[in-house]
Amino acid sequence: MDYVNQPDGSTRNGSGKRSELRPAAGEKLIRVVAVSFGLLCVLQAAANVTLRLVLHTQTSDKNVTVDIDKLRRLYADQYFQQGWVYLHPSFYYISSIKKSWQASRDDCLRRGADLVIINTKEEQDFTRQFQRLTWIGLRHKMITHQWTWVDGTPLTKRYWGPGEPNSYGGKEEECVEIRFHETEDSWNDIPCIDQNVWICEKNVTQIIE
Ligand code: MMA
Ligand code: CA
Repeated sequence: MDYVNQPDGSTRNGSGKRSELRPAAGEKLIRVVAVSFGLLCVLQAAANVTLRLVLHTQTSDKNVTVDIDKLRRLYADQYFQQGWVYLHPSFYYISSIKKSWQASRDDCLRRGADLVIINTKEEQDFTRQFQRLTWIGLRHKMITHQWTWVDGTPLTKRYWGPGEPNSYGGKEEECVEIRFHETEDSWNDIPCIDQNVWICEKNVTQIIE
């Protein structure tokens, strides 16, 4: 049926059915337009949300990166100013005064560090370059009869000097110093009450790497 060319009089002359059909066609069109518009709105909203999420994620990632860089610089600056030396991945502090092994360790702990633990050849070379009798974070544990690092790990790679450890003259030499600077094997056991300079180590792997 073609309603388009119906004369105006269709309502006037025609049956009630016809006059109902005309608005029905209009309604259909309005409904289609309305639904399409609705769909467009939903799509637009979804697009907005997605875009916002993407932008937000990118921005916050960027912020985190920037903050870590800044933190690294601040952290390093602060340590250098206080006389620490950086040798990847740790900062080291070399004392200018002498103390017993325990007092030296206490000083390191107060600085948020501990006496140096030697895990690599680089660290071993680093510790003997100062040409001083220097405490390291190694001592003999009475209970286990083991040479133990301050973090509780047992000694594996050793750099004992010739004839050391020797508990010289039958004395209790329960702490370790750097003594033989000219050779790679530079360690000496010595009474813990002796006075030496010391090296603190602060591992900063989490922040610097
Ligand atoms: C010192 C003392 C000892 C060390 C010997 C090495 C004289 O004693 O440091 O612990 O073993 O020197 O000659
Ligand atoms: Ca000794």
